[in-house]
Amino acid sequence: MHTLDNHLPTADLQALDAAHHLHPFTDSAELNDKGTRVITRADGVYLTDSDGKRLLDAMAGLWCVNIGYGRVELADAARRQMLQIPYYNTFFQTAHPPVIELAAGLADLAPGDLNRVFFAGSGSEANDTNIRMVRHYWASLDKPEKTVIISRENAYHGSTLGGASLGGMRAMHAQGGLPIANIEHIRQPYWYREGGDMSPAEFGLARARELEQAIARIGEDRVAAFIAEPVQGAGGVIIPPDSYWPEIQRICDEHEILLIVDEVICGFGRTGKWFGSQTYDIRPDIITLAKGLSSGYQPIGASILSDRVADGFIAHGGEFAHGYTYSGHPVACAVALENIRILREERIVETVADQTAPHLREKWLQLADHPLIGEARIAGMMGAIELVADKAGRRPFEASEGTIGLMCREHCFANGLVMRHVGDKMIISPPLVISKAEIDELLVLALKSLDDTLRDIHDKGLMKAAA
Ligand code: PXG
Repeated sequence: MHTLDNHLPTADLQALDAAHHLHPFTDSAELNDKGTRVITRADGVYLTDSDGKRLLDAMAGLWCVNIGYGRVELADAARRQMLQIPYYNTFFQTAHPPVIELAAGLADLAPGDLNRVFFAGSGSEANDTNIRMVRHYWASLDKPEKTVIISRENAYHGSTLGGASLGGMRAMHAQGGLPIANIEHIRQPYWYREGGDMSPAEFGLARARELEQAIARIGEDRVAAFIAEPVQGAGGVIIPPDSYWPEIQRICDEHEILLIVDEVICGFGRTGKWFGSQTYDIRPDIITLAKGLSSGYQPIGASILSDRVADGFIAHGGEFAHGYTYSGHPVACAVALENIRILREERIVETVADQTAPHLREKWLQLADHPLIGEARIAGMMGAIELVADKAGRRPFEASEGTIGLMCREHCFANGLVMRHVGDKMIISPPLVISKAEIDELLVLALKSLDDTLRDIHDKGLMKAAA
């Protein structure tokens, strides 16, 4: 294999990677045996690896490259900002134009009265900020005992100690003694796997009411906030039944707790509106942003507070003893501003809503006819399919969870498609700029990969349902 670019040959890169680089969420021993895949270029919705193989990136990187790869305007914005002022902090009563313009721009864009922005370097950091912020908020209002944050099993809110504690990933809690104190988890609105004999509507209500039960059990005087993603992303694109969010909103309205909506994935058009809160008619007190905020071109995250929370916080909070070196980094802010300008001027979210998401939806839901697929679901530009051994009985495979999903992912790569697996679910979250023709190509590659997986499952004698 030849290489296309000014980099070392693949085998050399893999050897150096194995010797020196520890990857996130990776079994290093296993990866080092196999060798990492090296991505060297990207344009639009396509990636190129170090061997020159082209891949359609149906994950937008990691749910983040909403405007697609290769936008020169974002590179120019970064260059301009670096030459003007590459770094200055926002501590000690200082600021710079990009951070001020971005804060004002986000206040304009965000729904309702979400008007005050605290910047971070990532979604995890922003959620850590949220933990400290809501606890400090209640303490400032003379309710220091309101510290408990309720979250959900199988939620993803980041990988810092705070973010992973808010998250409901058991494997993450098992490493490092998490969650931290005063984080509680209720069950998730995952009808396909956990709904049993209930209708989706009944199930959505039942799972939402677990929030009310948790508030009663813990004591309203001890609960600071509830945090949730509009649609769980990393958990496997879990789209709640329609009954879920209205009931959660009612419960939050009737109790003295704050509602934190984690828009890290759903924000910036992913669900077909600018924010998942708009798609599901949620009125958050705080939202978390990252990823699509800069389309992944620069690391940046943010928490946006409603006027009610911000006013109390500012009037009574005194100094908030919290902040990051890179809070409001000028280059990241300049790139985010340019990203938002492009999303707006090119009407990318509107095109998703009116044209490409309906096209993807129609095609994606047809995957449910495939013999391997128990359910296909989609919200805007994020979709999942459930790989099962028994369609009618909604039963998973006997093989340990993730075995079949991983096989499918490998077939996808071989066929030139990046589709992620979460256990035995396959998920997509393509760049929002994906065209109808590229969506058609995505579906052709996905179907071929499913057929290859089915053949492989039969060949290996794995077509057995769990008891
Ligand atoms: N909240 C949500 C809803 C996320 O999806 C974070 C917070 C944390 O953001 P940072 O920028 O700190 O990573 C995320 C991140 C996956 C995967 O496997 C998903 C995320 C991160 C890493 C892997 O799908 N989401």
